[in-house]
Amino acid sequence: MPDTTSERAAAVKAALRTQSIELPSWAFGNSGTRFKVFAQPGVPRTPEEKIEDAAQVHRYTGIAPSVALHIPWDEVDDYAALAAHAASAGVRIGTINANVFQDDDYRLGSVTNPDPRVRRKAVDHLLECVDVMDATGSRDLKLWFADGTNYPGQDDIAARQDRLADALDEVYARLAPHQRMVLEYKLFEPAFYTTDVPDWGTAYAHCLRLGERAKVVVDTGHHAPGTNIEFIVAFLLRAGKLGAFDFNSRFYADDDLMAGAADPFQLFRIMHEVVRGGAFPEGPGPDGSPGAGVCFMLDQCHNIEPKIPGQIRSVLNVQEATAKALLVDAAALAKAQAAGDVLGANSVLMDAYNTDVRPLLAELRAEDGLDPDPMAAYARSGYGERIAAERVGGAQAGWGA
Ligand code: LRH
Ligand code: MN
Ligand code: MN
Repeated sequence: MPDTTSERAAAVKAALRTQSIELPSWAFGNSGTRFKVFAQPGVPRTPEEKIEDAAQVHRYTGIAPSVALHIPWDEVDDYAALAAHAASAGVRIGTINANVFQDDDYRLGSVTNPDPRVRRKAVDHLLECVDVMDATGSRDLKLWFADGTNYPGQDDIAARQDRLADALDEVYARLAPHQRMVLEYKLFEPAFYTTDVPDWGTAYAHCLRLGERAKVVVDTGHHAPGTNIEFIVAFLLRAGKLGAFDFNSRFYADDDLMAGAADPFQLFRIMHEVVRGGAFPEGPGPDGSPGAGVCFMLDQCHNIEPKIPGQIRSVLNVQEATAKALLVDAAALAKAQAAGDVLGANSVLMDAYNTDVRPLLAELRAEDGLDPDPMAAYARSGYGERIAAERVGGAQAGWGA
């Protein structure tokens, strides 16, 4: 990193111009908890309208050019046409998220279900999701399994791992050479006794066995309280096995609140490891190998706040954490670490975290022809009022009902 303040600011801006954050289509639909889904005026009625709303977030932030789909929540007859619709709105379709948790058939699990008929149905859905990827040009298939058990003795824990491995093998073999499988873990919920992919170690072991194009997804809300997520990020990056993030905030469990809202310092610590690990800005590995290719996604629900501004705020929070991480003086940090200067090393990190990067980001946007204040610009645009008037009977996100 260059020495003078202005050179440093220019380098940080150059890196930030390469940033892209993927938005979840389901963040734009109605959502809630199992107690209540609060309907909001103007929510999208179709996958096309979800994509149009996501395009608004990109329009005002400039760094959210792709939208992840969840199948079948975003089911359409013609996925190539949906991709064309996204392109005409100024965005593209990103990760395809499979959904094998919403049918009655999945009461005892999907790919780990004791009944081979249900397992077949689940794997067939995953294979169909790869067909969708072929049509949309997506790179990543994201797998999260709600599978697990509620009571000791309910099923054979190890046999469920065998069934999971068989399913993953079959789907991995179906991927085209440019496609990847990313496997997401979650500590608990909806299963409360055992979960079949409960932690990064389990996901990592399956991905390691599968091969190069299987990687782990870190959803920041999917850990026990107090878990050091940046350690997991550092470990997976070092092993070349970090595939994607699902960013969100949590106070208690899988709260799916706005990224950077509950603990902006944690988000900074994670982004510091991302920068340190060479995953942002993305460059080739030291041996010329392709870069880490990490997908930086949001996985959130806006149950009580308006959805498009909620996504804009979240994108800006990730951008702020990234700017601070880029400001860490890596040379000074390495020097302090090598000298065993505990307090010195800590203050290098804290200096970056405590920098107010908002003026720099406003400047960056102005230089790139964006409004320096995306939240205000969106509010002024009248889009929110327009969709509230035009759209009647919005669709549920599919989540939290
Ligand atoms: C599971 C999860 C997973 C799903 C999404 C809706 O809790 O994080 O990523 O696909 O929520
Ligand atoms: Mn997730
Ligand atoms: Mn989750």
